[in-house]
Amino acid sequence: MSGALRLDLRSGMALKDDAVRLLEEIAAMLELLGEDKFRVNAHHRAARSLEGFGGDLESLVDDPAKLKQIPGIGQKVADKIVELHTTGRIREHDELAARVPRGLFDVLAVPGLGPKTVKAMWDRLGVESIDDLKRIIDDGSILTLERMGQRSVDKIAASLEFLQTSAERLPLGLALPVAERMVEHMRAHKSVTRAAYAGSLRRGRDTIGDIDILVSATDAAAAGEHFRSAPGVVAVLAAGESKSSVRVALDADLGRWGAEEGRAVQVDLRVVPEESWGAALMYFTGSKEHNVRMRERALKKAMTLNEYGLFAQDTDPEPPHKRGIAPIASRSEEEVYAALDLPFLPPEIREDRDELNAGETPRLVECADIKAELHAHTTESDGRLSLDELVQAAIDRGFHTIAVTDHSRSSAQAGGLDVDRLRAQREQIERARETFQGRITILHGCEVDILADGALDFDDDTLAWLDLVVASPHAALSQDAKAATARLIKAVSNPFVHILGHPTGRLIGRRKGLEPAMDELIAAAVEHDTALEINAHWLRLDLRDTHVRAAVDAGATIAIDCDVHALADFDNLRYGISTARRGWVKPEHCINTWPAHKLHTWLART
Ligand code: DGT
Ligand code: CA
Ligand code: CA
Ligand code: ZN
Repeated sequence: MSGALRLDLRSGMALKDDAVRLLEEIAAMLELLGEDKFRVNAHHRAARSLEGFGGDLESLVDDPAKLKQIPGIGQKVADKIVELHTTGRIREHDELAARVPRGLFDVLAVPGLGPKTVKAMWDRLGVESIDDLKRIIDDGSILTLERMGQRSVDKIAASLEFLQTSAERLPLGLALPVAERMVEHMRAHKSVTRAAYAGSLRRGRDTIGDIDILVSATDAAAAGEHFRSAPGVVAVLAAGESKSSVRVALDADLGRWGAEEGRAVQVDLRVVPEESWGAALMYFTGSKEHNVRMRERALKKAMTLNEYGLFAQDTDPEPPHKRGIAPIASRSEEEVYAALDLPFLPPEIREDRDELNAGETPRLVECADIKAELHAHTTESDGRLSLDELVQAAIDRGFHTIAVTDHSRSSAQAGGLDVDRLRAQREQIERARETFQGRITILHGCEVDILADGALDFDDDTLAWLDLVVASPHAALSQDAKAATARLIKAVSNPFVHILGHPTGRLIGRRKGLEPAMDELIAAAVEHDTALEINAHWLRLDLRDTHVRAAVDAGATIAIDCDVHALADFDNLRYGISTARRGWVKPEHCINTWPAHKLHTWLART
């Protein structure tokens, strides 16, 4: 990954995180190489102790004597931390890494596999990668290892599968642009009369298994051919009359987060008859669970529903569309819902979460409703936009309010501001207010770190002096659920906090983040009238959809923010909106949609 995002994510505890990881790796490599147990344990212990260390490592590193006061850190490890800080690496780590195949770390990361077992696999069976591990499972040679029975092997196989399926699901923000380009490509073909994406993507899920494209065409074969020769197609997996599957490489532009480079996504095409477009779109949008409920409902009304339409039920085993029977409804989704006495249900809520009882089409929040960005960084911390550029960008989007919320001091890697710099920033804000007078309201806020124990990075006087406070967790994101719950409840209970930013700190497909007791956190947020953020970055989407729904049901207030670090981040809004809609957020639930006076009154309540 590169750029602003990395800085944001690394903020604060980067040295500690790096040190913990490298020390753990040294311990693992020593063990894999069969080195002295004492050295292995010393590194393990140091890593674990460092992980739990709540202080500011950066400030200790100039004085190794102080480092050694952290329990479990001896002279040698202290030297390594200093070496890491000054040179960015640990020589011993480099030397060991030259002797241990990198792929063994992937093997070690499989839940249930410890260094001892992995060492045996490496020594006896030549395992150096996940592929090798699969091989020894498939050919049964894994069973020749000591203490390795069929039950353990089954467990390892299950873990492997979980890792791979969760890694293979693509973040929404990488899949959607591919799908949009594919739809454009299909529309450009002369025989195509309709084209749309369906599936989980249309439902706005945070991750996508594969992309489903639906078209109707006067010449299905030609449309399929056109699909399979789309730009970016790297493999054709299936080529049928009305059904094709390909793999499409992710655009290098999208791969600006380096790790995504070289990835591809499966895209399925279905060519459907124009007259059954609505029924087909509904069917292939899913979810499967929603479809099941819809079919049940049809059956209760003596009808059958399939991808060709809604038909009157009869006893003929041959499907009705094959017998030339005209459907009751099929042309549009609206028609099909109406024929089943249902209002149109937006794709985002078709998840069998009681949507069939909605009564009417819920008026869910839309991009156009958003009138304020309340979480944005400037060059003062880790943003790329100057204050004036940020304000202009917000004006260009038609917003009535922009909040400047640079990081606080604990996010040292992100250039977090201490109290003095924060106070000095007010002058800049005042100048910008003059420059942009009458065009937008500029709020002076801050994204204040929630420390591991729930304390905030600034005292109450400082927080009270600000127009808006976003409190967010950035470090200690692997603490246990109980500690996380207490930590976040403490933050939302602070009367000066307006918004809890990216509440769990999860990174989709990369980091689980905090797992607080959501009902308790939501209850505290409601009690203290603190808004819960849906961070719109497609790697975050935090809160996630199910938690948003729980929050809305409990009467919580929601903020949808782009956490702007660069101009393009404003465009992530649609991902945040998808997540909000999946949580049944209506405009009135979301402070970013409120008229200026209502929002400003709410912010000024303390
Ligand atoms: P994904 O791709 O894993 O993110 O999730 P979806 O929902 O896109 O699932 P996918 O691609 O397997 O299928 C697309 C839609 O097609 C799905 O949402 C509902 C429909 N569909 C596919 N297979 C079945 C099925 O066996 N039964 C029913 N009722 N619907 C299906
Ligand atoms: Ca799909
Ligand atoms: Ca599919
Ligand atoms: Zn931020």
